Amino acid sequence: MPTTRRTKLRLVTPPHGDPSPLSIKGVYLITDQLPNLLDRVRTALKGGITMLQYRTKGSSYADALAEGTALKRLCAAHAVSFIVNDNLTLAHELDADGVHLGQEDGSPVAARRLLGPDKIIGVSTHNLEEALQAQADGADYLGFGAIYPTESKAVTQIPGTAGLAAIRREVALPIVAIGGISPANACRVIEAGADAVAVISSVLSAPRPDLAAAELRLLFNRTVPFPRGTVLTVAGSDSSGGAGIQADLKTITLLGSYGASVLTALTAQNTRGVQSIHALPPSFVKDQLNAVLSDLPVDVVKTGMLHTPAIISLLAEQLAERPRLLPTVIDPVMVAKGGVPLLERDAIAVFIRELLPQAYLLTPNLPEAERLLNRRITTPAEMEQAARDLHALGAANVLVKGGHLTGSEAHDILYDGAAIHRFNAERIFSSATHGTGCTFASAIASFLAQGEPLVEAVRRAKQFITTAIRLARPMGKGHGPVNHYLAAKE
Ligand code: 3NM
Repeated sequence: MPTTRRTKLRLVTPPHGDPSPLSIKGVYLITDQLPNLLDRVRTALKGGITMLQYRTKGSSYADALAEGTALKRLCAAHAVSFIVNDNLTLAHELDADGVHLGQEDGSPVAARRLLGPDKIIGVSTHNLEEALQAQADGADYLGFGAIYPTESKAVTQIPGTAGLAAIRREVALPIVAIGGISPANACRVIEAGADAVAVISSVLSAPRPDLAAAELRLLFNRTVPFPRGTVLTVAGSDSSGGAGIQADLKTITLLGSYGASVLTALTAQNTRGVQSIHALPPSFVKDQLNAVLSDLPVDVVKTGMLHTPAIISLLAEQLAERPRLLPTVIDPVMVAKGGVPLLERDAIAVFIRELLPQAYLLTPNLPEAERLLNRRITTPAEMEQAARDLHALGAANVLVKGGHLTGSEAHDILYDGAAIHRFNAERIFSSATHGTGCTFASAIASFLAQGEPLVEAVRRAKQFITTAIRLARPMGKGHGPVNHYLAAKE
């Protein structure tokens, strides 16, 4: 099977004289002996994997040949490099894209002789001496670890991120860091100089391998130049500029990401309320989505006012059909500040059935959470239960915003399927609250697109919206806009 190695994978010129540089970046997935391995790998590939290493521990050669053939086919369909661990004979027979050798698995020189100049050869290393030797022997990349303790393999050396940073200074080869790496700690590994992170359990044993892979992949954006990361907002236009698409694009741009937009409806609106709404035909929403998604490297989608059941269905369908999962921050906008409905009545059932299960993060305020769950929510304990119940409806993460409660603090609750996280900020008594939901969700989407893990993205976005409300200047005769500009400067 042809692979895309030539176009995807070159960064430096390896010593064996191959002229095209090998670039290894992102998520390097390693298989383990797990039930339903093929299904798990298929799901993980949807999240955005760069390389797959087939680790055949314990299986017979015949089984490994059959399983390897199936995995190689999956990888080819996703333009992902397929590497065989340890077993040079198997790598050769499968015509894999390369082989990964441990320190006990023979010399890279012999592997190069057998596999030829075009195949990728990686070597596991644990210290500078091994790394320099692998480089001298013509390896294309280094595995380096263990970074953290791991239950997936008995490791004797844990050089950690300090060891990784030291190796980074001394070798030119791409470094694939390994051992105990997860979306929660990968930022430190990337900042210590890893080009890629190799993982088993944090992706393959995750409840959603696609989401875990996508979370890891996004973290690599934290080192790219500004504008950093691309956010697509799908929402309505607010002619007064305080909410909707306008608030989204101001937020995304001022926080340092690139913003693209797909409009769902136009509103004639000012700080006092919505005067009229001009719905856009779903077919035109589809045209806009296709135009953007077929061209721009969108990292995160943020949705706001979707207005009609037809647009909700269309968006849900378009997101589901994409070959790669697009993390989506869904702000379930229902009613404008002045009370005008922004979502048609019969749209809520469609929203719950079709779009909510595709949310990476759902960000309802209390009235929205109440309508989604059809019950009153009046206390922090009820907010917590609401977040759990909305997660049970299919949203991977749920942020229930407590801005509509009373009290001296604005209290938000995030449930990520495993733990509750609380975000508190001073409550600012202000009428300048036009566009707060749009701004908050767009700020979270921007920080995610810039490679912040979810909890940190929410924490920074909360700080941003709180500052933007505090620094609002009087504007208009109703609920004025927040101060995006000064909040970003702070
Ligand atoms: N090699 P997980 S650590 C296969 O240090 C392997 O060389 C290591 O699995 C090394 O992502 C490791 O579940 C296990 O920690 C990685």
